[in-house]
Amino acid sequence: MSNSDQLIQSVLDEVAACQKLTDLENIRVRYLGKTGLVTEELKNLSNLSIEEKKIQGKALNNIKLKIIESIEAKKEELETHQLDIKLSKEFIDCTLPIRNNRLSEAKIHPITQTINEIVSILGEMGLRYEEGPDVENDFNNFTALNIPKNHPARQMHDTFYLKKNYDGEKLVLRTHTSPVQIRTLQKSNLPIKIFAPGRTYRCDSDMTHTPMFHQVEGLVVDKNIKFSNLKWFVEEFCKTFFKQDELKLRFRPSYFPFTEPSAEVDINCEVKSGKIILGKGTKWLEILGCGMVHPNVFKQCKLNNDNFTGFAFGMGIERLAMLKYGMPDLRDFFEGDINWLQHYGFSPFDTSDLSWR
Ligand code: 2U9
Repeated sequence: MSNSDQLIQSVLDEVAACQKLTDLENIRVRYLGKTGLVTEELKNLSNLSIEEKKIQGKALNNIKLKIIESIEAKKEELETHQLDIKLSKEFIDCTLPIRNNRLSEAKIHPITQTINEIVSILGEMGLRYEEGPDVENDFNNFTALNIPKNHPARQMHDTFYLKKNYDGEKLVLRTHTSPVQIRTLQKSNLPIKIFAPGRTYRCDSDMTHTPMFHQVEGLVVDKNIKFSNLKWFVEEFCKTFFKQDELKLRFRPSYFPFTEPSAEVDINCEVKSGKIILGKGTKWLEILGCGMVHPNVFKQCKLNNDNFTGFAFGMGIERLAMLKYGMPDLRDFFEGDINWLQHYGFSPFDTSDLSWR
C-alpha cells in the first residue's frame, strides 16, 4: 500500500468510527482546514519540480476528494440519524383526546341559530315552513310581485342576472324570498299560512350590505284577513323573538310594490353607555316591512277569489341577529373567522331558545 493509500484508509476509518457531527467537523479541520494536513502538503507543492508537482498534486487532490466524499456521506448519515431520533421523541399521537374540550367545541353559526329560533316561533304561531330555489325566473322574482319590466323597483333590487337558459330566458339570483310565496300561491289551495326563510342576493357591498344575506318572509291568506291581524301577528312575533313583553311597536306608512297598504315597523329602545337596550326608552329601530297583499299579486297567481285577503311581512335575518345578540359588524357573519364564531356562536347542546311554549 502506498503512503497516500494508507493516509486515505486511516481517514476513512476515522470517519467511519465517528458518531457525532462535531467530531466529524474536527476531522475535516484536521485534514482540510487552513492548517490541515492535506492543505499543508498542497502548500508544499510549490517547492517541487514541475514534473513532481504534477504527480504529487494529482495524488493530493485525489486524497482531498476522497476525504471530502467520505465526510459528506457520513454527515448525511449522522444528520438523518439525528432527525430520526428527534422524530421518534416528538411523535404525536393524534388518537389522544384533546386537552380542553370547551376550547374547540363546535358552535352553531348565529344565522343558523336565529333561523332556528324564527322557525320555532312562526311554527308555533301556525305558519308552515316553505322553501324554494335560489335561482329564480323573472316572473316569480318580479312580475308576479307587481314589479313589471321597467318598474323602478327593479333598479332598487341590484339584481344578479345569470346567462340566458335554453328557452332564452334570463334567470336571476332571487333578490328576496317572495318567489317562494308566489310558488306556493300557484300550487296550494287557500287558505295559505306560510313562512320562507333563506338566502337572498343583491349586487351590493358596503358596511351595511353584503352580496348574499338572509331573509324570512311570512304570508297569511284567508277569508277576511285584515291589517289588524297583521299588527297583532307582527307584535306577537317581535315580543317573543326579543323576549320583551313590554316591547312597543310603531307602524310607519311605506311603499312596496307587492303590498298595499304597506308599512315599516320600528321597535322601541334606549342607548345606555353605547349599548342598545330593546323594549325600553323612546328611541326607534326599524325591524321589518309588511303590508296587505296587493290585488295584482293575486291576479298574477290566477287567484280571483274576492273573499280572500292576505298579509305579508319580510325581515332581514342578519339585522335581527345583530340586534338580539349585539354583533357590531354585518360583514363578520361571512368572514369565517373561528374566533368570532367561538365568541358569538351557540352551543349545540343549548336548545333553551328553541322552545317557546
Ligand atoms: C307575496 C306578497 C307579499 C313580503 C314583504 C317586506 C314587506 C319587506 C324587507 C325587510 C328587510 C326585505 O330584508 S329586507 O331588506 N321586506 O319590507 N317584505 S312585505 O311581501 C310579500 C311577499 C310575497 C306573495
